[in-house]
Amino acid sequence: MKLGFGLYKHMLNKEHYNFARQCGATHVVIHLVDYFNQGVREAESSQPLGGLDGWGYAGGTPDSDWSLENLNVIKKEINESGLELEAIENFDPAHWHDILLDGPSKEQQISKLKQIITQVGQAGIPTFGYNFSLAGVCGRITTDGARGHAETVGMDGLCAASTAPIKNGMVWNMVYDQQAEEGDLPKITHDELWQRLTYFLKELIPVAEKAGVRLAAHPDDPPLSFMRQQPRLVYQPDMYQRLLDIVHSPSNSLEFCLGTLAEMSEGDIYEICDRYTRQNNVAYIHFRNVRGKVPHYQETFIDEGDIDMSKIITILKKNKFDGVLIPDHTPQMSCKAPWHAGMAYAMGYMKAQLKN
Ligand SMILES: [Mn+2]
Repeated sequence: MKLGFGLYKHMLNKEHYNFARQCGATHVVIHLVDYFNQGVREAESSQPLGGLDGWGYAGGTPDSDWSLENLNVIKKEINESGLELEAIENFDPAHWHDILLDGPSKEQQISKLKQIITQVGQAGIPTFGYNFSLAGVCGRITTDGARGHAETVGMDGLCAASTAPIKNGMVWNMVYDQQAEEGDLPKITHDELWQRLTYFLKELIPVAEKAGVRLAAHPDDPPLSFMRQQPRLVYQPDMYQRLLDIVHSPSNSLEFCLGTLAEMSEGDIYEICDRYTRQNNVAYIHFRNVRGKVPHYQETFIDEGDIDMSKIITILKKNKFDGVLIPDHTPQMSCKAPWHAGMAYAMGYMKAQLKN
């Protein structure tokens, strides 16, 4: 098993590569999507809540940043800092809004995703994480409920940010069309959403296989059957199996988020972890902890939630899991660098766990 670190787009620089290395990481998972383009930048190093107007405008990352040339440059800088580039996390809604929404540009956009995945393979990046979701991460509140009154996120029942409809021109917490007609996204069924995913996987998995890339699915966070009046895809542990059964391939894999899985109302987190790692479906792991289940839960420090993380490590070792673990996110610690302190704390804990 390998210790990794997740870095957002504005953190792709020497300072943060060194910080990751100092925390003991050997691998990094990076984001290229500029989630807060023209939005509120203060949320950048904290966790965005996903208000009704979204985080920012899609497409803020220029296409040239997704080019093979630029991927090679980023990888080289990361390698020069003593790290390996394990994965890119998330497509830009600008590149796939009509795949999520079954819109008129669907075929053009799937070609674009095929090109991106091919280039990711050419750059020698083994994994691409995605979250096939209309509402995205939303409906959460901030509290001081982690240990020592640390600021954290969670749900305390449903609120407007979880039940209000999604406006036209928006998907996945971002605005992709500023000129969209007034009104809300039409309502669809769970089956329609699964049909959209089926199209995406059947088109993209063969390309990913050829490119030597594993596509890795994140579950819905928070895992409820509907959010913002739209159905969600993977909100119970068994739904991961339904996704895997659409196309059987090593390239159809999971971005296994322990926190989100533990928030689900069904299932036993240890059995779930055992099952999917035994089947070799897990590309990499979001190694974080929570207390409670939807719609009443909160994210916690890694050693204070409901999950016994050392028990998870024992299961991963038993199944010879050889992938990357990243902390995903943590509560903010009370100091001048709340994000850095929270991440460093989780990393130290994880490094010690991996040594045992
Ligand atoms: Mn996650």
